[in-house]
Amino acid sequence: MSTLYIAGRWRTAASGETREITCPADGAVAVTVDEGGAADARDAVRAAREAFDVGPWPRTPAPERAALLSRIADRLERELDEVARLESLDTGKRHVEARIDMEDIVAVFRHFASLAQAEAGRVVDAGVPDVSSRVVTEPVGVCSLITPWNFPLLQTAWKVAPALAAGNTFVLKPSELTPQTSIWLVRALAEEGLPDGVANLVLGPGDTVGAAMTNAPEVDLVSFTGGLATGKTIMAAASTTVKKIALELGGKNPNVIFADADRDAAIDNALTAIFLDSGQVCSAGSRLVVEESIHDEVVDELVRRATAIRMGGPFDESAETGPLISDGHRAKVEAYVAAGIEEGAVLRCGGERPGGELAIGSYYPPTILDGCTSDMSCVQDESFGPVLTVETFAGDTRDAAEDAAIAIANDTIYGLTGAVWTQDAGRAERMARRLRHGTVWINDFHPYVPAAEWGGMKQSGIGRELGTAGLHEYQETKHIWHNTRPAPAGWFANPQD
Ligand code: TXE
Repeated sequence: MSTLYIAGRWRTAASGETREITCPADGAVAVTVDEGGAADARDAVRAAREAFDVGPWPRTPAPERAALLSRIADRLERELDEVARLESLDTGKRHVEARIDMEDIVAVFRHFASLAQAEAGRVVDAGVPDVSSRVVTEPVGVCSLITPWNFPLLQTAWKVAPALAAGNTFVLKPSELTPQTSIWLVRALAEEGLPDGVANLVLGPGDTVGAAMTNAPEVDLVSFTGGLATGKTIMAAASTTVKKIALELGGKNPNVIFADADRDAAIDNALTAIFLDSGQVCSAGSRLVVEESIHDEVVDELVRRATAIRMGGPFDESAETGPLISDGHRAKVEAYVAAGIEEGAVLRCGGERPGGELAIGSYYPPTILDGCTSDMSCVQDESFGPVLTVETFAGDTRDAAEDAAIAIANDTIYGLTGAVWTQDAGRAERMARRLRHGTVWINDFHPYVPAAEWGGMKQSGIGRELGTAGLHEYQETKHIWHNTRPAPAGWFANPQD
């Protein structure tokens, strides 16, 4: 089966290379795909350029673009179980979690289908007679869409749906570790009638395929979700031809619990905040910031509950969480924990690979590092694994306690998400406004809706996905001034007069 899709044709890599995709739960080969290279990426960019410049898609009426997105949503609903299975095989995540991701993706396509038709520009008052002045939106052009491995199809949908809604063409490169659901999506788009060249898929490594997609002068916009270091590389590459960029680069997200919080809810959600999907979530609540007076009670209970979390493969119904994406990633998480302990953090649970039947996969247990302070690398760096760091705050007065919590919660180069747990409504509002993070939850952690913007402050990224801003990322704004009664400007003297 050929797995690169360029200019409306499925083909193999120019080099003839292939890659085996293995399931991190047991190392079994899930599928073999074509391993593209820079030459394939350049072909795909040219195809997307041509489809944008001459093709019908950018000028296709919005209702037709919306209808196509709706058909993708319908199709995913019908094939949800199978697509979730592909996602589980690539990522090792539990099938039940992958199914939830798929339901979210359906909602994302429906959201952008309705937005595609909602905005047709606006008329502005020119301030002079006989002039029609209006502002219209147009597609940005050729988009390079580069996605990571933790929520492969979800993150792809956040980019593909608005890109198509706005009338762009694109080249998509999923993570080299998790290509199967992107192949499904591009196949579905083609079968649902998307014109040739609008959607192009190139599989392969970031430093060849991804680099070619960010360096190509024909590309107008790069939208990337992934690590901070790669984000910086992409930003620099994009600057050579001043491409537009949208970056989502992860976070180090504080979960602040005040002593007046609903204790059971706060503790239970603190577990989900960090250990869901084995912590491989950009918005994970990896940094617990707890009021000193309740530290022992909260952390003892977290340790008891974390130790009981059952790990297992995607189709093991008794499992509550799965493996990490790869042995290589696990080694990074292990080094991160070792550095934390070296710096003085106290390992309260986890921290050791499981044995027995789990020894075959890339498993790493829920881990809690207590006694942390803001200056430790384990507090500042993203582990992207199931590792919770614990810091405490205290204050003699109400305001002093809030100031102390905020000082810790904002002491990070990132700014993606944060949460505050308190039963004091005024405190909740004050904290929500002071947290320098793009999403703030009050007495909750993790939920999102496609209608609300998602993205980060500071080094968590540039731009927003979802919401209405998520569509605007893929649109140019153009002002059209139409003088209906043309006349000489009369500014410069005409010597013949
Ligand atoms: O990500 P990369 P990696 C964080 C997390 C993790 C770290 C590294 O902390 O430990 O990033 O993970 C492509 N030009 N996040 O190495 O490299 C790559 O092929 C263009 C946070 O897996 O950023 C893949 O498709 N593209 C995150 C994508 O970038 C390049 C999710 C992401 O890979 C490239 C994942 C290049 N030079 C990891 N190099 C989040 N924000 O959710 C690589 N790529």
